[in-house]
Amino acid sequence: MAGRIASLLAFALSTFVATVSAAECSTPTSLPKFNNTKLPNPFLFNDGTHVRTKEDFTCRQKQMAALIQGYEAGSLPPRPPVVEPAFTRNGSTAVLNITTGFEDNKISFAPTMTFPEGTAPERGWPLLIAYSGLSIPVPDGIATLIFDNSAMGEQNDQSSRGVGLFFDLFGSNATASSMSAWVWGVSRIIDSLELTPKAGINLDKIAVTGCSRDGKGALMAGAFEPRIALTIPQESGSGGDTCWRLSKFEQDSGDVVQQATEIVMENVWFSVNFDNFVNDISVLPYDHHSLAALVAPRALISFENTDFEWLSPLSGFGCMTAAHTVFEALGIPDNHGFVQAGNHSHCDFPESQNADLFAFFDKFLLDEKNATTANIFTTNGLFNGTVWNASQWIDWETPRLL
Ligand code: MCU
Repeated sequence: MAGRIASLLAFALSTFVATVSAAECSTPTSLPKFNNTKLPNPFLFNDGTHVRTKEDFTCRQKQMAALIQGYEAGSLPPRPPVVEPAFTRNGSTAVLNITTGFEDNKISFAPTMTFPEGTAPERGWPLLIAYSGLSIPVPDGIATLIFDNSAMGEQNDQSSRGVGLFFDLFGSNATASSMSAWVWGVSRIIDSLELTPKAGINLDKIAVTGCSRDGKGALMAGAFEPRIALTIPQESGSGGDTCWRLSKFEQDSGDVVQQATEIVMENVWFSVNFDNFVNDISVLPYDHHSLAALVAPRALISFENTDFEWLSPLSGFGCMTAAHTVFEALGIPDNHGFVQAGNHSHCDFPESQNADLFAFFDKFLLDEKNATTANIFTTNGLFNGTVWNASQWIDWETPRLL
């Protein structure tokens, strides 16, 4: 009875609370007057009004996605007219040869796939897309696909700007960063799998992973490609599951971490436009908790390593703590995990983290009924003496979105 009254009440409330219709959702790519030294509130629209419902939040996500592209990722082109896959399987391995682009300008790339033994489930195999190679263990029953992201958008150093297959198609002056080029490539892989039923992939059960620079990229893919069910960035550090503001704070506190001013000098993971903001990051109307918030309500678990100061350990923990409020507000805290430990080399996945990782695979890719991902949010707290104080950075109450 109480439950019925509560749901009637929720229904009544939701009919009175004004929601934002698709037509009203304005998505500018910049907010010139914005300035906030704290993490921007993900539950405020660009005009400062409150996000109250889940429907509001989908508009808010569109706003954050547009801002992230505007300030740091460059623009992500839509699906082009040509997507032509050719799938060749040989035993447990296969090649998915993808030709894509425009009638007069096409590129081709050919990810390799590995299939589990045995008969495929009725709806096909779940799939893990791994940037450049696998650096996490994969449970039985999941197919894997290796995506050569660096061929799609090079990432050697500054000279990689505008170089790679994506830029052969869209021009070396395209605003997209290498990470956006990779997202675009992942989307074409998924288009191709949709067009290739004989590949036998369950399109509702696709995960993405990558480590370090490729971990930054995996988070971007999960944020911008809604067909990804599970996102697993590994030791992504700055520019990944850390926040620009928090990394700067760590650096100002005396730690040697990577921050925005350095990252834009090192590589082409961000658009040229981002150079204009790295010295004054409080003008960014988002931070990377907002990037992680784009993954919701889909699942996200990120792994970090406190042995490497450069990865900005406080920033990773603080940033994902802020992102977690979004999953809480949507009533799905178990869809977001964070595991931060030490005592292992960079990108060397310690066995002690298998249970947490496998819980996410079990629940979100393998549909195991008994799988639970509750309370997988842990850190060893080794932040090189710098202190995380949530109220210094997070000035919002987490709403319960209707
Ligand atoms: C953690 O990712 C990067 C880092 O941002 C770079 O500064 C460093 O040079 O390379 C890391 C990486 O990708 O290592 C494989």
